[in-house]
Formats: sequence, structure tokens, C-alpha cells
Amino acid sequence: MSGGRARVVACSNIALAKYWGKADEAQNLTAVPSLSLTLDALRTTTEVAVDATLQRDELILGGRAVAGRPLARAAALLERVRALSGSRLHARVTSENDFPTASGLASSASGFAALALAAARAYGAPLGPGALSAVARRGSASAARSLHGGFVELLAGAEEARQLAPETHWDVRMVVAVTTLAAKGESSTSGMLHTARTSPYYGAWLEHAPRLFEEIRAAVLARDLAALGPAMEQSALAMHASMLASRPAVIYLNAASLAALARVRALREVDGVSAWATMDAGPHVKVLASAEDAPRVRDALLAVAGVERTIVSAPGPAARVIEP
Ligand code: 2P0
Repeated sequence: MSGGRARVVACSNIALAKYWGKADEAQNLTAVPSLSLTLDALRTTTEVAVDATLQRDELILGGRAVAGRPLARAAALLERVRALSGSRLHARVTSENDFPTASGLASSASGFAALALAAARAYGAPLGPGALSAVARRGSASAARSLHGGFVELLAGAEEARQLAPETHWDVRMVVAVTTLAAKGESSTSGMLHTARTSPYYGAWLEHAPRLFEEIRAAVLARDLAALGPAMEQSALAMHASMLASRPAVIYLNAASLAALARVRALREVDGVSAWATMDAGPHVKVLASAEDAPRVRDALLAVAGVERTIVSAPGPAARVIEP
């Protein structure tokens, strides 16, 4: 026997209150509080196999061996888990997403959450949920949130994320409008560091984001979509505004993203549907609505020029170990 092995499924998450900016770059602590919804329909499955014959860690993503920065980030996480478990053996990481990677659908969130849990199990590291969340956060801050199901918060400067309400709390839907299959240009990490360095609006973002977080948190606890929606849209658009004022600008949205945003506004103002949009570090638009309204929102988004397909997701569960 050359080592342990574990297989994990983790769901991605979409922030209703956005994180953009770091309080501490080396520790990967976030500058603003964020609140997310874990999504059942966006999943990563990751296996970690510890293998005494390996000279270095290996990463296979979607069936292909990967080197460079993705491997370095995965190896850094494995190194932390090895330090906690006392092992010096390397591992082979095999990971599959069931959604487009590196395009603003938060593959790093589910990816690093799955990797943290699978690595901890494979190496036998005795990590509780808080410590696991902290290990995932060092890989990618949004990953700290994906270890939990339902509605999850990560406070500014916090080591670990915690669940605000379980997936059964509120039966909403997130309708994801996939606007392009092209890989995104700039990583979230470099985009937010560049925004912090060069955008005159970054200070305003830091000041306003905590207030939006509190508003969003209260609306989620009250299951109040009419209160949540405007604050959620403002969180996303204020974040993008801070990026747009950078030099040079950080632009993730494309023409189809803007057309989808306009359609969501028309859904509310013309069709009377309570639907609210959010966007991340990529061109896709994600729309929050009731379970009842989700089919109508999906049909409206599919008719937008440049929207290639939609994914409708219910709130999802915590990351979990599965049988091989
Ligand atoms: C979020 N995003 O709160 C924000 C909104 C994207 C836009 O967290 O540098 O991959 O690895 O901590 O977590 C995506 O950035 O960044 C993200 P790092 P991460 O969901």
C-alpha cells in the first residue's frame, strides 16, 4: 500500500455579496465580507491518491495533465496538508468539473474545496470543518465558502467561512446564463490586486461593501427576495465599477452579459418577475429568482443574443466524501 486515497464532490458557489480585494495577500485573507449560495448543479469531483512512487505532485484536470500555475497552487495546498499530517509523500490529483472552467463560474471555489477535503482524508490529516475551510481559503478565498452547503459567509480577514443558513432554508434558484465558452482573460487574483493598486474607486468599494453585506445577510435570513435583489445587484455592479476604473481597466463583461442584464431588468419592470442578476470574474450572468419563476427566467435568458445555454441550480449541500 503506497498511501491513502479519497474522492470528494464539492459544489461551486456564487457570491450574493461579493469579495474583491485582499486584506493580506500572503495569507489570502479577504478585505471585505462576502456571502454566497452553494449551487447544487455546479460540481467538481476530485480524487487525491497518495503515491510513494511519485517524485512530485501531479494534477489531471478534465483528463489532461496540467503543469504551471494550476499545479503549483494545488501542490501548495497539498504541502499544507502534508505539514499537518506529517507525511512527505506526493499525490496524484484527478479532478473533473461538470461546467466550464476558468470562465467566471467559480471553478476554483469548488476545485479547492474538493481538493482540501480529499487531501485531508487521503493524508489522514485530522482537520475539522473550520481548519479545512482555512486550508481551502489559502488556495482560493471563495473555496472556503464551498466547503459548506446553503448560504455561507466569509467575514473580512476571517480564517474560515461559516454557514449562515442550510440549503433547506430558502428554495430559490440561480439561473446561470453561459454567454461564451472562451476562457477568461485575467485571473480573479491578479484582477483584484490590480484593482486595489490602480483604481480610485477601490476605496469606495471597501467602504460600501460591508454595508451591502449586512443588507444582503438580513434579506437572506428573512427570505426576502425583493430586499435581497437590489443589494445583490449593487454588490456585483459596484465591484465591476471598481475594476472598470482601474488602469488599464479590468473588464470581464461582454456584449451578451450586458444584453442579459438588460433582459433581467425588463423581466422585472415589464414582466413583473422578481429576478436579480450578479456577475463575477467572467462574462456569465447569474440570475436569482424563486423556484416558481425560474423556468420563465431561463426562457428569457435563452432568447438573449450571445447566451449559449443556461444552467438552473437549486441551493447545494456541503462538500462530501464519496465512494471511489
Ligand atoms: C466572490 N470572486 O466573492 C468573488 C466575486 C469573483 C468575483 O472570489 O484570489 O478565486 O483565489 O482568493 O476566490 C473569485 O476569486 O480568488 C471570487 P483568490 P477567488 O465569489
